This record gives sequence, C-alpha cells and structure tokens, in this order.
Amino acid sequence: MSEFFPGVPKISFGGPKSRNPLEFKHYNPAEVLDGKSMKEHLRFSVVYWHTFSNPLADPFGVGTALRPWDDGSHSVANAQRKAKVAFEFFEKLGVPFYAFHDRDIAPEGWTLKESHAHLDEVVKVLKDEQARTGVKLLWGTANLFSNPRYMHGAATSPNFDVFAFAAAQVKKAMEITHELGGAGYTFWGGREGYSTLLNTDMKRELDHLARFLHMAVAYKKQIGFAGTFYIEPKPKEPTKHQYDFDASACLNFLRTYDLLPHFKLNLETNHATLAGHEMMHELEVAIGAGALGSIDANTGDPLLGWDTDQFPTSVYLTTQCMLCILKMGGFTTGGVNFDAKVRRESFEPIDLFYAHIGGMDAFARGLKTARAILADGRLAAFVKERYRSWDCELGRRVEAGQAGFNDLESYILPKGDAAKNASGRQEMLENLVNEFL
Ligand code: XUL
Ligand code: CO
Repeated sequence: MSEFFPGVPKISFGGPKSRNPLEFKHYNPAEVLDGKSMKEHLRFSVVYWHTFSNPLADPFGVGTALRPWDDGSHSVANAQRKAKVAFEFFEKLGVPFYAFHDRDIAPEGWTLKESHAHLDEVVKVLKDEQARTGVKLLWGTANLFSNPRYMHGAATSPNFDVFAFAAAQVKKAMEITHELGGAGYTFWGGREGYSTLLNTDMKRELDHLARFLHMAVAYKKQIGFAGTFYIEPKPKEPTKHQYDFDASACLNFLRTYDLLPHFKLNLETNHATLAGHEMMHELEVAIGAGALGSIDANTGDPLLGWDTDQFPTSVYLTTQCMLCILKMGGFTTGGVNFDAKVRRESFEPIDLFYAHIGGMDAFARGLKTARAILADGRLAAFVKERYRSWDCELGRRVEAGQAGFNDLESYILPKGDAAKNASGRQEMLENLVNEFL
C-alpha cells in the first residue's frame, strides 16, 4: 500500500504531547463526545482539485508541485492512477469523505461524448476504491468555469449553446455522483456573474440560472438521487461580481425563484471574508434559515485580498465554526470539506499530509473548545439574559404577531422613557472564550 506515498504510515493519534508531524495531536477519530465519535462530528473530506489536480501555479509563475505519479499526460490511464493515489492518501489520512469536480477526476475530451466516456472509465476505478476503503463521496460537482467556452458564464451565459452544454455536463456529473453514492451535489457559480454591467442583462441571466437549477431539481427526482443539493456563495473571483454573493444573496435568490426547499448552503470561510463577513456571520445567516448544509474549510490571509484557500490553523476560527455547527445539532449530509491548497512553496507530496493533519487537528480542537463553551453555559446564558425584557407579556405578543403600534404606544407612554440599557460586555465575553483556548 505504500506505493505512492512511501514512508508515510497510516496517520494515528499521538496525543497533545506528540512531536511527530505525521501524528494527530488532537483529532482522535474514535473519541466519543456527546454520543458521537469525533469522526462522525467532523465528517472530514479531502478535495480532489487542490490536492491531486492543482499544479500550484500562480499568476506570476508555473506550477511547482512535485507529483511523481503524474506523467503529465491528459490520458485516462494517468487519471486512473491518480484515483489510486487519492485513495491511498484518504486511507492513510483516515478521512471518511472526498469531493470532486468532473474535470478533476477525468480529462476533458475533444467532444462532450468523449468527456463522458473518460468519466465512465475513471468512475469505475473510484467505485472499486470506495468499496475497497470504505471512503465515501461527500459531494460531486461540475467544473463550469475552466474551459474557455464558459468565459461569459455557464447557466448565465448569453450563448444558448453554452447553457445547453453546461446542462449536459451537470446532468452527467449528477449521474456519476449518484452512481458513486454521493451524499450531496454542489453548485458553485464559477463564472455566474459579470465583469461589466454595460454588456449584461442581469435579470435575464438570473432567470436563466433559476431555470437551470429547477431543471437540475427535476433531473435529481428523475434519477432518484437523494443527496443534498448545495449552493456555495462567493462574492467575486473570477468575475467582478458573482451572483451567489453571500449567504443572504443566495437565500434571497432561492426564495425568489421557489428553490429554497431544494437547496442548502455550502459555506466557505475564504468566500465569507471576501464578502466582508466573518465565517460565523455566514453560518448564522444560513442556520437562521434552516439552510446550513456543509462547509468548505479553509482560510484567507488578512494581508492578501484574494481567495488564497489556505488550510485552517486558527483554533479561534474553528471554535467559532464548531459553536455554530454544534448549536445547529451537527451535520447531516454535509461535513468539513478542506477546500484548501498547500502553498506554492510547499511542493512535495508530504506537504499534503502536513497540511491536512494540521487542518484536522485545528477542527478537533475547535470541536472540543466549542463543546466546553456550550457545556459551561455562561455564554448562552448571557445571550439569553440580554433579551430577557422581551419575555414580558407584550413582548411575547409582539413576537407572535399579535400586537401593533397602538399596543406599543399604550405600553411605553406611561413609562415616559425606555428602561436603561445593559452593557453588551463584549470584552468580558471575549475573555470568557479565551478561558477555553
Ligand atoms: C472556488 C471554490 C470551488 C467550489 C467547488 O472558489 O470554492 O472549488 O468549492 O466548485
Ligand atoms: Co469551495
């Protein structure tokens, strides 16, 4: 089994005192917390695109990644070998899930028919490897942004043929996701947006995007795919303005077009920060709408203004994520999907292990810390207390939609002024969180 990563053992739990970079310090998959193992709580997933298909190029230089198993060809045989590499990696790392775009797993052909055939050849290997290892597909998706045909978008392209091509590509990607028993399918709006409004009929493009998604919903039903559909918000990059800007914009779009019952959100940290939000904000928006499905775990760099997709290492960040996820009651079909890539300077295969081990440990610590904060109860009690005045009779009637301005005026007039405000105690609460870190 050590064909592609010789010398890398199955990564085990060494405990916080371990100094072995190939051991987990905090992620102990079998450890049970509140009746669920850490493995079940976190549902870790590795992404195919960054980990196996990314050459680590940047706008100023070519790729640096050393991947000895890759012969550099666009052949099916190379892709099939890569599938074996991927599963050796998943197995050694001990992750239960992975995720892919169609074009990560198999090379695009000269025609759509040829591309479909390539996919079928690689899916056979993925299916065997899934059966051999027990590793499952968290979600599949279609790459509707790399090929130049998608320069103006896919479902929002002004070119009808491109819309049709995208539909056929998504149809096939859904079929293989279904065949591989995927727990979900993600729609990230690759180039669904605009670079200038001078050439754009925004309303028509949004209508087309909605039609596209309704057709996907109908096809899901037709083939009996029971996985969850996710929309992944991102505000910009590659276009100046992406239509799926943030969680709120996505929810508004889904509600407007009667799509909300069919979709949940897949939220990514670096997309949240590009939109000017904290990840916790995005999570709370989605949870409030009962629409949080899954997360793409990564982080940006505060000094760089683009989607750097770095591995999450901040325990403060993972604690915030896990506070939200635990309060929601945990994942159902979703998970913690590492949509993250190693730096261009970290070009050796072993760096892929170090990166994921660090991300998994950071989330394990986040899980434990969040659980301790919730068990302690002081934070939740403070928030509850902060809204206590609403627990009066009229407050309850307002919340139930049973009172109007007349009632509120009659209530407040005799008081002369509102009761005094209480302190928000931000610093005290920040200190409280730090007690647990
Ligand atoms: C791009 C991004 C995508 C989606 C899947 O920023 O996050 O990789 O996660 O298409
Ligand atoms: Co993503």
